[in-house]
Amino acid sequence: MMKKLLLTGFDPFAHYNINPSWEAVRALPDNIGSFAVTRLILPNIYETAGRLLIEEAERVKPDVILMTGMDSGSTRLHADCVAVNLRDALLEDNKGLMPWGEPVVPGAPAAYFATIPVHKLVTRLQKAGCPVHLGYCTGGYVCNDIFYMALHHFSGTNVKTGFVHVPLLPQMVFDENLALPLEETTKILRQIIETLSDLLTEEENA
Ligand code: PCA
Repeated sequence: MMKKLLLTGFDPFAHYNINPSWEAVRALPDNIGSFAVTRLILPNIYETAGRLLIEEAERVKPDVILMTGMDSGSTRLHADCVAVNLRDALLEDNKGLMPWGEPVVPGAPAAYFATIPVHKLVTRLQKAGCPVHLGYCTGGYVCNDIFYMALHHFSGTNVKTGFVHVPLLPQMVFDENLALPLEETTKILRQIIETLSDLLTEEENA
């Protein structure tokens, strides 16, 4: 049976004029595995991005929400397993906000785990030779913000929520060894989504 996937990427921020997360999302087809894909680009702004994501999710009613963002500190794709209730900016967001030591949602739990089967996903991808790793920390910036807001909002529902961080593109770095070409990132992101589709279908039929 077809499922709905809401797939998001971010607009550029800081001194960059491109964000590989949105470029990869944009390059993917409309149907992947059992998913019909709805795409959404989000602004790198605390609170606003999460609010726009939740509004679109309420409209689309997806089975799965997969968010993506870029991580300048890695040459690999990471499937993140946890979001924390913390806003800690090391640089301004696209509105000039720079929160420090503030909660995403006051009084809410300290953290939420991803609700897609992230451990099974990484194990299966690695067995297939696909270089995807588990991410244990999404930081305190806007990626963590939307991940936490989505997990909090859809907590206790059937909506499965996950986050994938992607590396920078070669043209964004001085040393090309610290980046991954867009074709590679897009191919691996597609494999992640196909494998997720397989895992969810298997879970349904179990
Ligand atoms: N990466 C940032 C926010 C937007 C993006 O692409 C992050 O990792 O928080």
